[in-house]
Amino acid sequence: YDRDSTFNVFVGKGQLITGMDQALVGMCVNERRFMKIPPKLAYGSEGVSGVIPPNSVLHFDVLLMDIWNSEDQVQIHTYFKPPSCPRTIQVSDFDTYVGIGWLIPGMDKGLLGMCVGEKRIITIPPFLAYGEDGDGKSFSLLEPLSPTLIFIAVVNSNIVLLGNKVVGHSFIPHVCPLGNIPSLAVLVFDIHVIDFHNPSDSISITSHYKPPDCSVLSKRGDYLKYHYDASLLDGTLLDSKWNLGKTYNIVLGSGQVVLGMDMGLREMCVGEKRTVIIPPHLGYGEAGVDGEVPGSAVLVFDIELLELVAGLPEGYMFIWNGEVSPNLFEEIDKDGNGEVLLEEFSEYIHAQVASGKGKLAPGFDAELIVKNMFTNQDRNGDGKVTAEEFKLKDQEAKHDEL
Ligand SMILES: [Ca+2]
Ligand SMILES: [Ca+2]
Repeated sequence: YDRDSTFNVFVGKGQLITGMDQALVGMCVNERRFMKIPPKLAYGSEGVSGVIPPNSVLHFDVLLMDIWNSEDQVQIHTYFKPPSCPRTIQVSDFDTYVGIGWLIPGMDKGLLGMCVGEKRIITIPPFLAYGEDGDGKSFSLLEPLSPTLIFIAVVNSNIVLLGNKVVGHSFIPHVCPLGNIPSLAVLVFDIHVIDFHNPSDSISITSHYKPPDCSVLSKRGDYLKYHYDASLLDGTLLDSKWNLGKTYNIVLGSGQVVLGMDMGLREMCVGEKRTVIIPPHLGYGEAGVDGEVPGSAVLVFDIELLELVAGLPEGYMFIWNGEVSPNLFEEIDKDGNGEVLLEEFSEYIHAQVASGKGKLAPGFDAELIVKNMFTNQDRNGDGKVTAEEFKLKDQEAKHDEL
């Protein structure tokens, strides 16, 4: 006690006086015993010169801190298993961390076969944990310390020494060191698996409802309005565009949402309801979004597509629905002075859109598109488009909008 250290020894191997070898048998962790050992089971009639007089009866006050046996294996106690357990943790899950030496060996073993939502107590003997060296720097479930811990998303993972002293716990997304791990410590992990994934995972789409007419399917360039709920795999709600009564509006394929979401919204019809599960490498990655999405989270989106405005062919921001007028320049140049100003140009394009003769790419700022189109025609940048400039543009690529 005075040295603030533990006495570590094997029982029954002749490392202790006979009386102590006998007195320790049957103790459990945290048990305290007062022991009185007669001389014939201690140091006998000789004693220890200068320390223990001959024929001494020895009194010990012993608190058992920790106990393990070299034959111990990882002990697993599952105290909660969800009713549905469609997928369990396998070697190479969590971005190849399980089973390849990123975790302490005991944790590698203890996590196998767990499913999302499952809770376990995993007790790991020291030679499958931090061994004789312990860990004096900082504590994490992973070796080495890495934010990718969250691949197992171990919320509520309390790490307790067998003597019940909490030395660390981890919550998404941080690992909070509370103390050091002593040499030869048995560790007790209280694990709750929130999610896990494998780097080879893609998104998963489950369609729950399709309207009777589901023939018009979303594609790149379409403008979509949808509702969503975002949650973690264990059901924790992160964000709801349903509750807010707002829609989320994007142009599909334009990079306005994470890749997994973009993939999850393709080939969907208006009125359809889907659940899309997105692994972190197609979502918000290891970093997550501060205060909103935990690091390395597998996300579940419940989506309803409310509106779809068909986009233009790839690369186009404006198209004609029918034939283009042969006297286009003269029509745009309303006052007939041989120059088209932005105002004339904008008025003309909007009139075409309003009458259904032309179409602007949906989901973008119409004024910005028109301005860009005008700037493209105004080759010398003097703020006017001449018949000559217009013709030049016209002779160039067919790709151009006008
Ligand atoms: Ca003019
Ligand atoms: Ca010009």
